[in-house]
Amino acid sequence: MTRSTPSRPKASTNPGPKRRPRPATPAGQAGQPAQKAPLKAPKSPVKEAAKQAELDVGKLALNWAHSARFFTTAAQLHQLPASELPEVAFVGRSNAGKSTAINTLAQQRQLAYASKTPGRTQHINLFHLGAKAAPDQVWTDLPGYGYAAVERTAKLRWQEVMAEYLAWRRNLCAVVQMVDSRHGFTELDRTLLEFVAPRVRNGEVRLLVLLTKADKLNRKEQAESLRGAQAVLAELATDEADIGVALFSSLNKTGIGDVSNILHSWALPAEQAEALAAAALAAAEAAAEADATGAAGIDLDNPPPVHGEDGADQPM
Ligand SMILES: Nc1nc2c(ncn2[C@@H]2O[C@H](COP(=O)(O)OP(=O)(O)OP(=O)(O)O)[C@@H](O)[C@H]2O)c(=O)[nH]1
Ligand SMILES: [Mg+2]
Repeated sequence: MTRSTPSRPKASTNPGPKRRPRPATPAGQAGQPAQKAPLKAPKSPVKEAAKQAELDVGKLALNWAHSARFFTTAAQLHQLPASELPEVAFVGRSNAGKSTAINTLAQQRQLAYASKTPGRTQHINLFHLGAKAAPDQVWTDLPGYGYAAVERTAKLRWQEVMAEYLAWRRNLCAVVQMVDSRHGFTELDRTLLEFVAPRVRNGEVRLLVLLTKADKLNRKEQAESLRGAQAVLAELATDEADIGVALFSSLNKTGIGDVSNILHSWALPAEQAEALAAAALAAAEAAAEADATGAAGIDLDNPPPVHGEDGADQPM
């Protein structure tokens, strides 16, 4: 089944047209009423606890992603060191934003080499994540495909290399495919999907598609981009497959929290990942229930008095 990770475009930080600041009225000044504090809805302890649980899980994932550090580089596939660590491959067309996404997720400026010049990443670069003494995941930044300036034979050779890597790399546990949200899946993107499709369909390799540079689209276009990608990915769906898709922007940080949560969960032992997912789900459900039952205003430690029809307080 495909699961989409909806992401909200970040609220604009543009303060809008400048207004002359209104002078504050000093409280209790003669002849002027004291300014009232704005009325706020009372906080629900259920929703607050749910929000806190979500924040804790998110913080854990961001801290983990920040641990990314350079491990090694290889000019060719056969030079990649054999590894037992779960490996996540970042793939996509040249210039799709792979290296920038790695830097953004890791909250580091120059971990991976990003550039305006397409074809910048020429080597296979590996990064380790997790505790220094005991890394728990590898991120692989792969050279992009479809770089126009590369001659045809070099392109074909690269496709063969990618096909081999995606089909045979033993410790490959997931593919993060970067697709420019403005263009959707191109023919080359689909070709690459085909290379890994058998292992995605049987659940051996997870697939997460990031629709990059989402900051360049408005909300309607983002929704269309998401729908288009979901339709393509539906072709790969099986009961075993774990496929996700999310809007992503390194520029305004759209999707960063969700994506680091997903990557982090892949590094955890199954029981721990399930426990975290269950906690996040329970938090979301508690918050939704609080909304549905109108529990938002009820402080469980100090319940409001119950009034009878005549207005008299009733024993609880
Ligand atoms: N507007 C916008 N530009 C982005 C974003 N992410 C990356 N870019 C720009 O896209 C260009 C390419 O980014 P890279 O991260 O180098 O792309 P790549 O996929 O690693 O490219 P190759 O190494 O050639 O395969 C750079 O100029 C980035 O600044 C984004 O989220 N929004
Ligand atoms: Mg790159």
